[in-house]
Amino acid sequence: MKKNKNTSNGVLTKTVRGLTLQLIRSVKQSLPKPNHVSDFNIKEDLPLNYDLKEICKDIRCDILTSIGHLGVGHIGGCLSVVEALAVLYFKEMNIDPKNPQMPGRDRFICSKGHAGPAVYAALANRGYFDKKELLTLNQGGTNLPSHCDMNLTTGIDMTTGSLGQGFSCAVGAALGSKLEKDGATIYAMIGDGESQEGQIWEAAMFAAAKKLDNLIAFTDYNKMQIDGTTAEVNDLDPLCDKWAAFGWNVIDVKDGNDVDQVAEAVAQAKANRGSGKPTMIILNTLKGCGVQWIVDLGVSNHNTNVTEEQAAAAIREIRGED
Ligand SMILES: Cc1ncc(C[n+]2csc(CCOP(=O)(O)OP(=O)(O)O)c2C)c(N)n1
Repeated sequence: MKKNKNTSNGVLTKTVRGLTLQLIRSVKQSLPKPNHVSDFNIKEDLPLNYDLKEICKDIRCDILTSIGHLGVGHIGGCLSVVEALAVLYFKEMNIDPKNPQMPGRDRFICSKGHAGPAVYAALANRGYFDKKELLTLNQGGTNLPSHCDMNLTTGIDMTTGSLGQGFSCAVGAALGSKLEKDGATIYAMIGDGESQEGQIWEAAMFAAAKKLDNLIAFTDYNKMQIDGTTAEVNDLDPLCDKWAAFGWNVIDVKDGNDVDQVAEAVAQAKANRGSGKPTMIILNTLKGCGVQWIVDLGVSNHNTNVTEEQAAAAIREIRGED
């Protein structure tokens, strides 16, 4: 009897919760959305621009646009990975936005899946989908959830968000590509806080054991995580030595927000193919890079409110218009 009662209570609670969520969603959708950020920032799709510094500005502005329109997001850790995304999507990766499932394409797996809005901004700028979609970030019915989802977003090759797991998938993809002999390079981005997950090191060990020199990973070493600095929470140093000890080539990029330094590192990593070792590129980055008030928030910039007005001011700052 007791069991039945609990079960029917459970069903009732679930139904009420479902109806409430539905109600909130429909009220939210019926509210008019302020659109002044969208009005001035969404540019018409342009021909591919190989000026990586300009690309970085465009990606940063579009991150601000989407998160500012939504009102909240993982802004700090999105802004720190922009240069790596620009180099990959606009210089190095063998991809075709018109044929997103192209066999043998290079893959980028954003293991720190909460940086989805940064990847979406890169994909939209590269022509995978209309930039206007960025304004639907994390809203009901969107193709752009806050964390990467390969079943929803054109150009996203792996679902990520549970920290540690995406990197294992990247290692699996690199092994698969070797077995298929399709010539692809597999890229992955992991967070420094994420690097405290044991799963990262299991995957690292496996990748070296299987000689996956078609795998190039980045650590976004912004020295911050959700609730403090990495030094306070669980210090990673000496990080380069750790990766080297796990059998990886390691490239230490002094300024991971200098697009030229990042481009040089990726070129060097590609040249490591044939070495029988995967490559880790440590990017010393700044969480919130490009927008001073976001940098100044320090560890509070992990997942923070951004109003449309703040986004608009930040975009002017990025474009050097203030
Ligand atoms: C397995 C797991 N545990 C906890 C979280 C919650 N979480 C989301 S982001 C984050 C901090 C990640 O820090 P870091 O990897 O340094 O990312 P960044 O600072 O570059 O944004 C945490 C703990 C999660 N997504 N997955």
